[in-house]
Amino acid sequence: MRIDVVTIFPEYLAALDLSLVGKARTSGLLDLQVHDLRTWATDRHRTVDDTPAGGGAGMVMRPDVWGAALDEVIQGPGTVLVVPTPSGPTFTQETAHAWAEADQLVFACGRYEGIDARVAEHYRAAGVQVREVSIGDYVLNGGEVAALVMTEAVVRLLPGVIGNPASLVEESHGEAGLLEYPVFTRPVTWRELDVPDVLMSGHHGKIARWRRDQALARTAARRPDLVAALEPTALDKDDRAT
Ligand code: 6GU
Repeated sequence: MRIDVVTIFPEYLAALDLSLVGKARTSGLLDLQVHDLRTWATDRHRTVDDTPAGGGAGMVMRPDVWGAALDEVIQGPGTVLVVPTPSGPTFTQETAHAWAEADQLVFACGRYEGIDARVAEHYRAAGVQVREVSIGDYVLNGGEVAALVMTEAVVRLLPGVIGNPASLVEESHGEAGLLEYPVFTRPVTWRELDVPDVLMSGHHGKIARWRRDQALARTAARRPDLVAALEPTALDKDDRAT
């Protein structure tokens, strides 16, 4: 997969050199490039913004500078143009799975009051898949941190990036629609707290049942919205209605 991030703060994306995303890049599974938007500015001050049409506070990013950048970076019909914005629908694990199938993701990171709305409109009309998405109900200063979040969520799903793909199966927000069960390791007793006996029993059937019950109870307590959204067929005959 190819991922391009266009931003006026390329240094924000330095974390993409690290850890799992960094390894995916050095191993060749991921071609990730970060671009400075000001490269495409044309005046001697390298201006990327202007005052809002109709008046009001703040500045708006210019469509001509963004257009020059995106014309160069977008590779083809298999590209998803992602515009991080608090005004979009929420990015979810389902979104991450869908984008992991794309040939290219381009993140257009806005700052100030956002990017002139004609940019998204133009690329959509040109047949590009444009996705204006939020990462949650709070306001950030720009799209860079959101691009980091979404990049990590997508890249860890690419084939070969996670050594043991079994670790993708049972995790929170996976197919079961439940949060993950609690996990423990040695020592068996720590500050007078014990690892649950069932996990030391060696009885795989009982352990699986206990973990499922814990996932259900935890999801009901912490995220009742997820329990309400479960398909009726998602519950097995031993699941309790708690
Ligand atoms: Cl994607 N961008 C900004 N600027 N703020 C946000 C966001 C995105 N998602 C939540 N808040």
